[in-house]
Amino acid sequence: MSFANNGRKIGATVGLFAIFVVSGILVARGDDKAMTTEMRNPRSAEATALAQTTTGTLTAEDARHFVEAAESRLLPLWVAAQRSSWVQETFITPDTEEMAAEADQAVKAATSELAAQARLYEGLKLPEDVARKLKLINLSVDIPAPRDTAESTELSQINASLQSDYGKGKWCPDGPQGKCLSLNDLERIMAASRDPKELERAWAGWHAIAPPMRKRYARMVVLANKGARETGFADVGAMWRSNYDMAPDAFSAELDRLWQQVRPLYVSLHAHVRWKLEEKYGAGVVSEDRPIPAHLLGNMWSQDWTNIYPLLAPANADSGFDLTEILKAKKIEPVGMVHYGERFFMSLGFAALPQTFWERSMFTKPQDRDVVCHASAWDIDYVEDLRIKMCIEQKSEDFTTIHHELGHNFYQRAYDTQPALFRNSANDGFHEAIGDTIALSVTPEYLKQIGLLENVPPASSDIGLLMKRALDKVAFLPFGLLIDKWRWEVFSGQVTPENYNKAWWELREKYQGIAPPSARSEEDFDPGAKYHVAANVPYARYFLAAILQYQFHRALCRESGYKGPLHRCSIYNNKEAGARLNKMLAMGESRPWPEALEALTGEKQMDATAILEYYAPLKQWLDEQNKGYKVDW
Ligand code: X8Z
Ligand code: ZN
Repeated sequence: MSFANNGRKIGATVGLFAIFVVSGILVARGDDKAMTTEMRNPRSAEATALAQTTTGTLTAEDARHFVEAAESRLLPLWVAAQRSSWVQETFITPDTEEMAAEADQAVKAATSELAAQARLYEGLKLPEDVARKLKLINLSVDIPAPRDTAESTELSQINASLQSDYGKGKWCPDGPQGKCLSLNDLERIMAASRDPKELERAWAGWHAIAPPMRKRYARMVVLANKGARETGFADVGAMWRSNYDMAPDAFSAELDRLWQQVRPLYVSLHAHVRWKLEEKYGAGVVSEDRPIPAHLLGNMWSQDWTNIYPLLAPANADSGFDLTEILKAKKIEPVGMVHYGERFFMSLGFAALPQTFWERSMFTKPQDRDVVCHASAWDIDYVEDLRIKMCIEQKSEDFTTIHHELGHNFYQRAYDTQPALFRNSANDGFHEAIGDTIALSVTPEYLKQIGLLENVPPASSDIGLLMKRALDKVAFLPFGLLIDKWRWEVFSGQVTPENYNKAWWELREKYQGIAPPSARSEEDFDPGAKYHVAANVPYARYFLAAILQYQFHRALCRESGYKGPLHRCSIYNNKEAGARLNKMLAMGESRPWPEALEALTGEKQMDATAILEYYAPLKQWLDEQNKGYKVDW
């Protein structure tokens, strides 16, 4: 899926490696006399390599054979795991859960075996691509399994059960026999209700799905850390931080550097929202001296505040239209919304999605069974079997998410001629940023061009437009950062199960400036009420994407010859921009990410100046508005 690389999730998918071409190559080589025993049988490769290490006879050629054999062994396992996950997530039952766990376990077992073998080639002088593949084998699962079969099986079962529990999660206020509310139902309340009591109940109702996960989560941490240590990492967090072509510590420092660049913008937005909420709800509910209560921001996790835009719409500068209303008025159904997304990519020069995409994707929530509604994009066979899985509703937020998911699919397809181990994004932030970059081009001008909007709002509406977008993208920044700050501390042992929830809320307050609606304790397990924690999907990628998408957008607008303010630029229909984008996408993970970034932007560093430039008019406006009010917390 596109959170995933099977076992490697990519945001919402597992599976970025294409199998067909690679197995095609290997089949072709099957007749080749040059095919060694090691290539046919990686297990015997381990024995051979071990023997050779002791005599020092391993060569670079052996290493190349090893990585190719590893790819041919992993690919069928990845595909099988993708298929099982797809069935499990679109039809949650004890059987599909067990089958998904088995397929996952097969991937994890093979990967840890291969990762151990890969270490035998350390110290050899190797061609760059071979050395890179050796490293990537090691990093190809997010949750590494211990070599012990019983432990590895247990780990896969725990993970499948956590994923299922999240997918099945419901709140039944009148007990299990009464009417139950799904996450989608509860999210609708969080979005629309302005009654603090009702909001608090919905918030607490959803968060009650997580305490039963707590014990299994803690056990997962122990098992996965063991797997990480067996392949040479200090813990799972250190392993995750090793996936960025730089030292793990340098990566943490890089995140902090980017956060410092954008923090002033977040703090200005936070201050404004807080005093507006105080005006609305009164100082007994929201106060300038305290962090904002998490249930008042229009979203279950306080990660996207767009839904409270009506409480904040600037007088005289309202954005002037509401895409949700337009979708409803024009009766644009979920599949129609997806077609708008596809047409945008096609306008840049990308080929249409395959027919099977339309036949096999899940666009809406089935009524007859439990599914994982959290949106994801998949490349089941690592070739052309692209799909998305969403519970689309007729609303602006889902219109954006569709573009997000399609970004994964078009990336997957662009790198499908790369060798298997390179069928991934330059780093995981890139995968998450592509569709969002396109969604930044969903401007009023664009909506008018495609017939969804009659009148483009004048420049005087810019503050409203920017505010709406900032409530999504700027509000998200600290959330994007803190999820993995929490997990890094959990995996390193700095935070133990006795402190899971306390540490969680400390980070929520420190980075987001928010507080729980009511007192929480270690009876709760609030992190588990967020999909990516229950499903073990790394999250720093979304923070990176939140910054990178503006850097990409700025570069593509430049490429298209656009000269005006960044927030009014749309690259719709621009083939030059499309070609430039494709150049980077097609590289997959074959080169260190700074080179991919350079191919698109001409820049080698991740850089928050683009997001700051984009929101500069809003920042100035917010700082005016905030005069006399408390800023920061
Ligand atoms: O999980 C997602 C995507 C799938 S990769 C829908 N996102 C994060 C989230 O929902 O928490 C996109 C934004 C952040
Ligand atoms: Zn994603």
